[in-house]
Amino acid sequence: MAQTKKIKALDFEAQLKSVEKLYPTFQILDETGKVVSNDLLPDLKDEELVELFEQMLWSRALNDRSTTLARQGRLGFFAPTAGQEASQVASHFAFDKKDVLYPGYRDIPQLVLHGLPLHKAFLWSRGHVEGNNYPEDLQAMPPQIIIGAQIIQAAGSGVGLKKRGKQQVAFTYTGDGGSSQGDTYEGMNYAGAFKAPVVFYIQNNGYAISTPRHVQTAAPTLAQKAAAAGIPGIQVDGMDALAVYTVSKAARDWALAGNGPVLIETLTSRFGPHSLSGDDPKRYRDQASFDEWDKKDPLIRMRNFLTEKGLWTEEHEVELIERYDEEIKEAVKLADATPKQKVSDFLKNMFEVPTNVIEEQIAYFEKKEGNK
Ligand SMILES: Cc1ncc(C[n+]2csc(CCOP(=O)(O)OP(=O)(O)O)c2C)c(N)n1
Repeated sequence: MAQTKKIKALDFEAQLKSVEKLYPTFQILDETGKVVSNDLLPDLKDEELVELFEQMLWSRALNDRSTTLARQGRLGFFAPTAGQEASQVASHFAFDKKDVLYPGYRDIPQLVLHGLPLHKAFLWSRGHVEGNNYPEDLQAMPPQIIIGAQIIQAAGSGVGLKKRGKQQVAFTYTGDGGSSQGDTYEGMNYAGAFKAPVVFYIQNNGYAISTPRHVQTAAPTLAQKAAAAGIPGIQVDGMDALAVYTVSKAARDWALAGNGPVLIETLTSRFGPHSLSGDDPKRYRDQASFDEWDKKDPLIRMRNFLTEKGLWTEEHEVELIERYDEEIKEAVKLADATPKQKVSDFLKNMFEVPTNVIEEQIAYFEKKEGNK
């Protein structure tokens, strides 16, 4: 008897294959917007379903306008978001304004929906310190460029929230590339050990710049990375807003109830380049990959779902896009009207109490700027 058990334990191939089965892809809407799991439909009112789709449309409008602005040299760093609206906007929809957001550089839509004035997002993109000067009540950190660092911060924040008995959750996003960073595992492990209220997202859009997902890791799912930290992990169709919302809501409830963190892998796609700073996705993706993902556009399936329910019209959509374009234009104007960044102001922002060297540099630049 003991002999048989030993042999089974050494069946490495069977062990590898069995893990993937533990993380099936959770889905509610298929590519055409038809409901495939009626019993899992979220408990959202009609107005809320419409609001969710409106936010997704706004996110696409912001992406499109930001792409143009970046091409005109009127933004600084910009990481496109088209294709990721269900993953980003529908996940954010499950959280409360008092929950604390730790975004990555691509998570600007969630940050603005959480309360960052849009012109500040543009200023952040331009590297202006005012882009990091947040409203007092905004529960969020500026977007993280160092991949994985936000996972550590969210974990620490979650432990703090728990210690102080707050009814708040920390939530954070990284990508498939970010899932290979040591920080990601360390953060999940720490939060898991302390049963901290944190929801971790890995937005698996298939590529870390040009590195495809299958080269990134041998693991068949990224959700299974949760197992090593002793926390639940789930893989969700990241092009399906209702599925992402449902999973996110359940994860938030679970974390808030004191059970500890959850890891959510969203299977998604970015339709554009990694960033507008010179990368050409055609050099590492073939046309078939674009065509395959275009069909899964999260806007198409949500629009179809709402239209079928009699909750959506084309006229309303045209009106909305016009309004969003206007609002975005106004935000650009506000960003443009902000006084130009001074190096001295940037240096003043480095430390609460500046070091001697920084003080010397501030004095040097103030003199130089005064002479201009
Ligand atoms: C610690 C660290 N290493 C490397 C980089 C350079 N870098 C910027 S983006 C990127 C790829 C990230 O891919 P992924 O995590 O999949 O996120 P995505 O951009 O696809 O949303 C890399 C390697 C960085 N910013 N930080």
